[in-house]
Amino acid sequence: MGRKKIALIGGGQIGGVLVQLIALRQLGDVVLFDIVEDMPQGKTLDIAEAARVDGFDVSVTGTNSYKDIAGADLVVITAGLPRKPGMSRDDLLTTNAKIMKSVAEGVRDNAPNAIVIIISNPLDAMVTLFQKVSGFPTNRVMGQAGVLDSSRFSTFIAWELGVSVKDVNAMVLGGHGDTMVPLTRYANVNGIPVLEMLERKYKDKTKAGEVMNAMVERTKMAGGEVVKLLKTGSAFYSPASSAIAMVESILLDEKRLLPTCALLKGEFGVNGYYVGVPAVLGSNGVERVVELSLNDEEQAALDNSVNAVKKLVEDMDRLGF
Ligand code: TXD
Repeated sequence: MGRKKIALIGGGQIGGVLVQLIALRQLGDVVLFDIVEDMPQGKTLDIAEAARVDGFDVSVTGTNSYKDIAGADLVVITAGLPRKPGMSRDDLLTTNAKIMKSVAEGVRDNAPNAIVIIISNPLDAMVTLFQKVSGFPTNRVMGQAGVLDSSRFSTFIAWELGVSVKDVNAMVLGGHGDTMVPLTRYANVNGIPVLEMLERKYKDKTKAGEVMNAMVERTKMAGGEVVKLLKTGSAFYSPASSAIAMVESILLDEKRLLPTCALLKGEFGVNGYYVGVPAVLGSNGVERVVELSLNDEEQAALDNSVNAVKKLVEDMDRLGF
């Protein structure tokens, strides 16, 4: 039988936390790849030497050779530059597209049967490029953004309402950029609409709407808020945890319904673009996209977000990727 093999491409901030989370949960053997010499070997040696105290048995190794990812069941890609204060995710397009092209070739040639989760920004464009270069079936290529954006939205709701975040369900659709679409109407606390709870709290519909809007805006800007505080890079603990939710759903065939950057084939009126939508994740990767009814305002916001993704993909085509 053997354990699952998980290859991580990119051994920076998110890559390092991913290794540790996978090891602690014993999800499989980990190979950490980076182009920086010795660094992935050093990080994984450090984590491996905690196995006795943490009590895990999986192997974690570092490499600078794509040959070592051979046979990987799952690949998670974080290779690429993060934002600096003042930058938008889209400013990373040219640099990270170059990196993603080489990564896609490396994965295609060495782990042709893997399911792939991409985290690198600008997310929706990088997932599109990976799929194009690798030629992998689209159910095996997806991106992580929505789990994180939704977790951020849920956190703000929990803080505002004074309830456990464990009881909050809120989802963010669309591209992973400033046009993302937090679904306010569907957000709930164990089934109770968040909007209703806000109206009861403030006894004023207008005020409740304003508070909801403020949470939506903070969610859209949440990545930038962390970048501004860190100054040297972007969020990495929460993006790693978010990817782990997807990794677990796939490796354990949980069939969780998670907001995923997946290829749309007509769903939500969109054809041929990767954007964040609810999807069932299991051992076949993206097993299906789940549609839900959107009102005119929500559909317009989603269309606007899809247009932003389209523009990035066109820019990438024009740059020759
Ligand atoms: O939710 C999300 N999707 C995201 C995405 C949330 C936060 C940050 N997100 C993006 O993830 C961010 O904008 C970056 O594009 C990636 C990785 O973020 P991280 O914080 O881990 O960046 P680091 O620490 O700079 O690590 C990137 C690593 C670094 O070690 C480089 O040496 C390596 O990528 N790198 C490469 N690895 C393999 N192959 C190539 N060509 C390569 N080039 C650089």
